[in-house]
Amino acid sequence: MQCADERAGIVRDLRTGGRLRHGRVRPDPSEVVRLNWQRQGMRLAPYPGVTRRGKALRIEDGRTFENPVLPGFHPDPSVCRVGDAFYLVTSSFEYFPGIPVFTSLNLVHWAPIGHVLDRAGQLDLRGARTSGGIYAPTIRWHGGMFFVTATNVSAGGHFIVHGEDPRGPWSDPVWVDQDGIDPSLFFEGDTVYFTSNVEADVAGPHVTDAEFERGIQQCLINPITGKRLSPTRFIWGGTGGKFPEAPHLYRRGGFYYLVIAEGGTEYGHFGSVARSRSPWGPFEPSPYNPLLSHSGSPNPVQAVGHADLVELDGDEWWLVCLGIRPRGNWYHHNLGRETFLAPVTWTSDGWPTVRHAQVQMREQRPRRLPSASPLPSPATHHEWNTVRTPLDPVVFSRRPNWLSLTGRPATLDELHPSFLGRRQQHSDFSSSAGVDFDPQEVGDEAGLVVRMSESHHFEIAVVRRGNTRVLMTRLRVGSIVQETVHGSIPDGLVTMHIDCVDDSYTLGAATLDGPVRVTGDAVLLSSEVAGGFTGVYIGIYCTSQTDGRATIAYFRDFKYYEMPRLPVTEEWGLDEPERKEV
Ligand code: 6LW
Repeated sequence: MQCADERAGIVRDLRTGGRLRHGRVRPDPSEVVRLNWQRQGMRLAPYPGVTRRGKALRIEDGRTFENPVLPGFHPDPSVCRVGDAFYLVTSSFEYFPGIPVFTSLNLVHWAPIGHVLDRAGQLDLRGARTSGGIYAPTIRWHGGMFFVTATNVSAGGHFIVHGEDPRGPWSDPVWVDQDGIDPSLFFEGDTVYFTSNVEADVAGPHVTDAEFERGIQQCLINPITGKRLSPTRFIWGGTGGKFPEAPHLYRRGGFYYLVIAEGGTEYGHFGSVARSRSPWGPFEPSPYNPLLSHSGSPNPVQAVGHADLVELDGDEWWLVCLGIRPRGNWYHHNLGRETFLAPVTWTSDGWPTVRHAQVQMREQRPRRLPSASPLPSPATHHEWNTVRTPLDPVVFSRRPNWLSLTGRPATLDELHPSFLGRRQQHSDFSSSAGVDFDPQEVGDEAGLVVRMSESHHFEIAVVRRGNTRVLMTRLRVGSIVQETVHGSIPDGLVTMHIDCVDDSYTLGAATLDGPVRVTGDAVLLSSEVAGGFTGVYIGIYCTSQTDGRATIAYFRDFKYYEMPRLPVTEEWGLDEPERKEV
């Protein structure tokens, strides 16, 4: 009953779009292009767990939930609680806008409400390498203000932004003079601790110098100005795993707890914890470590780590962390690192633990939740990203009910293509869009793309060969490119689709010579093949080599759906034909 009431509450509040309790609602910043896709005739699947109308999508029995709570590329989650609501941010790397923000009343269903870095002036990703840009944010709330700290590894290093409303606007960044990655903030009265790892440079001394202290460092900080208020001190080296990182400091009772990640973000990833009577240490490692580790286990979730804890009422604690769901005999995953939720239990001698140090696919729901207050409306569609550079602000204004992309000379192999995409959040999905494009020259192309990175992407596009518009497909896997020109296509709108079923992407459209279907193995776009920290996107793009003249592609009716799997029929049982007595 409690769950039904709670869900009804979410439905009601998402429909009415209640105001946030914390902070004022402000107009959008001028540089932001808000993508109201419904108004533009574009449709898409909402974030799993929350329908557009706020209805819970998953079949739940009211007591359990399914992980991941944020499927698809949502790594390095950080969470904070403000009264009745929870707020969560994740890494965004080279995608713009940066650092998506989600809110939830139950830690299970998360609604996207905006981005922290949604103005070009806040986020410079020009020239950022693949999987460069924004690493590992932390979100905290203190004294009526939200703070987010993160690192732009491609320009500027650590920064802090603040804002009264998590939907924005957030302040311009202030920069922090401390090396490393994974900054975190811990507020205690007027004192603010700024904690990060040491020296992230892969060629830096932490790799080359055996004596170099790898681990976690900390200083005091003014979070509004970014000025360090104390020297930076090394505080803990972890338990011996490589890359001690992702520190977060908490207080419970008379102890300060330092939770970190170790082992690298791949299959050896794990979490550990230490405590001290002082925020400066010395830190004593937990006798129950690791806090989290799936290394070598048959758990369908792997590579868990990078946890952030949050306290509910009645000393009930939970953590969010990242993990992956590898597929196949030879592990691969395309959805990137996802956000998982797990209960934290305190031992009688005061250590946080996770049952068997493992995140389960199905878990009991949080019990002691704050009483529900309105959630903000998820009406605008925050799922969409460009690569590195903001979207041209006129995308919606050229033709009513269409979205237009102006072709850039940069191809999908390059850093600044004209691209707009959303995350692949399901292993099996179907996506499609109508494309109206009149390519002028060889090099002009517009269509749909499934993109892992500059070097790994599959696309289907309208191109010109001689006097005719033809369909082209291209599978790019590292240095191997398979480009095929198919039949010519009729004038006007071309509907294209990209689907993924059973680890195979299919690119398709109709030509005058019949339907085209080209498949590419999903493993070829996986993190294990492509490398990097992100996950696959599905998007639209337009390339134009035409010098000095804008070539514009028009798109409508973009759709993305999870592909429902047909029920598997067992070898015997219900579907066995009934034996008739003759
Ligand atoms: C992040 C680090 C990590 O900064 O991966 O898994 C890095 N952990 O903490 C990039 O997401």
